[in-house]
Amino acid sequence: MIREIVVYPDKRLKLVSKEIKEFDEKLHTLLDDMYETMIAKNGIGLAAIQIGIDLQALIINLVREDEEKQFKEDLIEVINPKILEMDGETTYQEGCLSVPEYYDDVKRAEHIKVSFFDREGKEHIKEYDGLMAIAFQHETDHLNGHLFIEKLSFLKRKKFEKEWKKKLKKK
Ligand code: Y12
Ligand code: CO
Repeated sequence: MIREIVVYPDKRLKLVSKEIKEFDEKLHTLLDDMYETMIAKNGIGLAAIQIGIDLQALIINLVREDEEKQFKEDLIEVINPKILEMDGETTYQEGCLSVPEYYDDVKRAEHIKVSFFDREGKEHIKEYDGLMAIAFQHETDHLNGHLFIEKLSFLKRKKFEKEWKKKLKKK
């Protein structure tokens, strides 16, 4: 089922998501709904809180560089993630389905080592770099109640808030 996306400045986006304890049918339905919603909205990553569920679940499905489209076999489903190591620095122009039509440069670690569980409760330890490392950090920030716009400089954030208020008034 396609769910509604929670959009900034909705306060639910500030919630710290809870650890998932049961790897059951309800979790599988949540992950399936997240995937359907992300694809319907043209996203490449989504955290559960973006559909109003404050649980530590996120999904990432990057576009293949050579084929310029997403393949479900590349989908990663991430439960209760932990970032174990981060190093290097990279900048990427990020976007977020909860902050539609706004993109800006964000600095993040270039390389990360992470642990997480899959939908069956199996633990994985992985190392990521490139766009996957960026997406993983962006989505885990959601689980801690943070958005990429919080990483903008003071002046850029002020400009964003002014433009966002103007946009909301028009609606
Ligand atoms: C790198 C940086 C950030 C991420 C997090 C995942 N971000 C997204 O999936 C963003 C999706 C997005 C899609 C939009 O819709 C279209 O382009 C049609 C969009 O624009 C509008 O809403 C108009 C904004 C963001 C992963 C990797
Ligand atoms: Co986001």
